[in-house]
Amino acid sequence: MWLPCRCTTKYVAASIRRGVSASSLHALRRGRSSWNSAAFMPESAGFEGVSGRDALHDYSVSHSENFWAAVARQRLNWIRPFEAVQDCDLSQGRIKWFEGGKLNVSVNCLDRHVHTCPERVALIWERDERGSEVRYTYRELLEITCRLGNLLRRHGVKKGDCVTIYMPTCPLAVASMLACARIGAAHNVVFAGFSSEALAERIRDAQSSTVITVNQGVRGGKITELKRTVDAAVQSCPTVRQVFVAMRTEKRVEVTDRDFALEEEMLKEDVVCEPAAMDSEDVLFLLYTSGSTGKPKGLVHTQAGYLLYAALTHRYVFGYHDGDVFGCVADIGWITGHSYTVYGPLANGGTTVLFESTPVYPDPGRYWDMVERLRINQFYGAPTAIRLLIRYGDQWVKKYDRSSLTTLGSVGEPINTEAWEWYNRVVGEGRCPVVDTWWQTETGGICIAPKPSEPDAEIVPGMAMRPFFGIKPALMDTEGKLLTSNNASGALCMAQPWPGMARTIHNNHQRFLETYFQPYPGYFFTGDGAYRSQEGYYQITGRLDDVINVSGHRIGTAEIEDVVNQCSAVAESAVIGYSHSIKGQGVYAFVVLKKGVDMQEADLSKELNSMVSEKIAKYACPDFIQFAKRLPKTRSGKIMRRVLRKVVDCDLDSLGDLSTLDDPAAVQEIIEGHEKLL
Ligand code: 6R9
Repeated sequence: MWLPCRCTTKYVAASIRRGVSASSLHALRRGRSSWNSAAFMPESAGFEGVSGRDALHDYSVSHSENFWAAVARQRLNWIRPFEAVQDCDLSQGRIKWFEGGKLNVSVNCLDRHVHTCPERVALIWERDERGSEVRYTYRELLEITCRLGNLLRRHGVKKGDCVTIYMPTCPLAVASMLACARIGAAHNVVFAGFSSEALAERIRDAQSSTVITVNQGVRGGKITELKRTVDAAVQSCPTVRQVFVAMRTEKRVEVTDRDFALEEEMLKEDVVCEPAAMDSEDVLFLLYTSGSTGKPKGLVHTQAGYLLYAALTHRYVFGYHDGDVFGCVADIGWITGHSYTVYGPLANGGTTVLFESTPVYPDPGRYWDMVERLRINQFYGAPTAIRLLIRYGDQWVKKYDRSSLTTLGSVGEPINTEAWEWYNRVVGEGRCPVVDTWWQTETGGICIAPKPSEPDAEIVPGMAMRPFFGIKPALMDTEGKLLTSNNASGALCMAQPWPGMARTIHNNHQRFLETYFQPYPGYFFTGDGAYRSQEGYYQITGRLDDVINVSGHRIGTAEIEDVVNQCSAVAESAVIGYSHSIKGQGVYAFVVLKKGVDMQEADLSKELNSMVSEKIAKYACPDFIQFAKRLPKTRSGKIMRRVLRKVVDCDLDSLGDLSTLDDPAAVQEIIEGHEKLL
């Protein structure tokens, strides 16, 4: 794979020339005290009469246009300035920001930093093989991005096309995303853990003609045959004309007429690539995510608003400063990787870590060894990994020097108090704020988090707490009425648009409107429930729909049911999430077999598991499969999932109203079957 020369020493030399050492940076940071100073948030300098965090937040929602215009002018480089700040109407699902403006996202992430600090490290690739990290400067990353951009152009990829990227987290994946942005193509990154069928579905929906992949993936010491998966996927994707294959390992793979060796082709290209002038509202990327119905949806994010929001949240939620090393361990196949491994940090001229491995490879000290070696300042990870690591004991953390850390972030699912306390006390030695960040693929960036706040403001364990600038949450009761008081729980909505929000679902604007804007007219509905405390802080209480969260991976139960129901022995099924001590939620499937099926349950379970793993991904496989004669249903034929959930949670005292059940005896059978399985 493309390896530039190591540039650690150059980087150190550059920092010394700038007169900034790591310790002086920390001292500077400690010295910074109050939000009153426009020096803390330079973008706010022109806002009259604003002092303190809460006042700035109030201003950002009450003078939303002024706020976002000022921030957009100062944080982004424009080819042509925007004419209108926004043209949004949530009741119509219309969201447009910074129209009339032209810019290029890759220029904002690369060129402008190359002008000021070409030898600053942009990426540190923490390869699966411990201790073999590779650094890429901004100059080098711009070079490979340009070569890739030229290559894609030479192969006919045009503005408006969509390129599918099926790669693990690595520099060429980042360069591929930026190369698309450079030439005006949209990217569609598909998590490299997805099966060939899941990949094919996403390629087809995105109508990609081009796929970029690697020969093999390497993760946790194991090899995955990613090129082979692409080969299988493109069989059913008539739009695909070409596949570019990077070499992550030495292993040669079978090639067809459509395949091109990525690195070899890149060598033929020039290192200068003219950036396309993009409209603010042109598509930057699609990212597929799960909803409550079977088909994953390709959420669409656009150029200026998304980039601005990712950059601003990265800067202020994590307290990121020039010279810091930002370590987000999420895979680039998820929105967290998009916003906080790639776009936010690079827009801010930061140094970002690309983590290719797992938290327990080669041992459970991996994260903290990496923190010590790379001198990571902000670490951003998922509760599921924290819960896993707690089990191995504190010694794996304490072995390593974590003095570089200043902020610890959590994302993807609720963080339980035990995990929060451990993260705070053991990992952060009680001196790093823990920021529990709530957001979604749909929101583009963090919407609710304890920071930014005044330096000594409280942080409540397990609470996302404070809406970010420009974010105005609202809670709705079961009748759809706005809850105005504190100490209330309801459906979490957003009352105002913000630049980072998704604009549509690719090929299905109607579904976009129905899912997010029609449930509570005039509001964006998140699908989550939340509690607002007496003090006005938010705590996320979980999904209100049939989406579950397994190890931080979002998956619709209907997607899993679709696959299970494809088995010829299965008559019907119901999949639900249950509480799991490490994964957050596990998958529990109830399966009713067709009459006359004569197969061992163990064999069937095996078959169903392999179907789910082949058609979706391993993480979606049921932890439990309970075979049942029938499922509890209402008289109108709806499966009563609420009852199934209670049975699986062993909460039989609150099964609730069973009067609408068609045949109450079905519940008793389900309870007995569940007891047998445990
Ligand atoms: C960023 C990301 C979004 C769903 C979201 C919610 C859950 C994310 C959370 C959280 C509680 C947090 N979620 N962060 N729940 N506390 N801090 O994860 O995006 O993959 O689209 O998932 O994840 O249920 O609606 P995505």
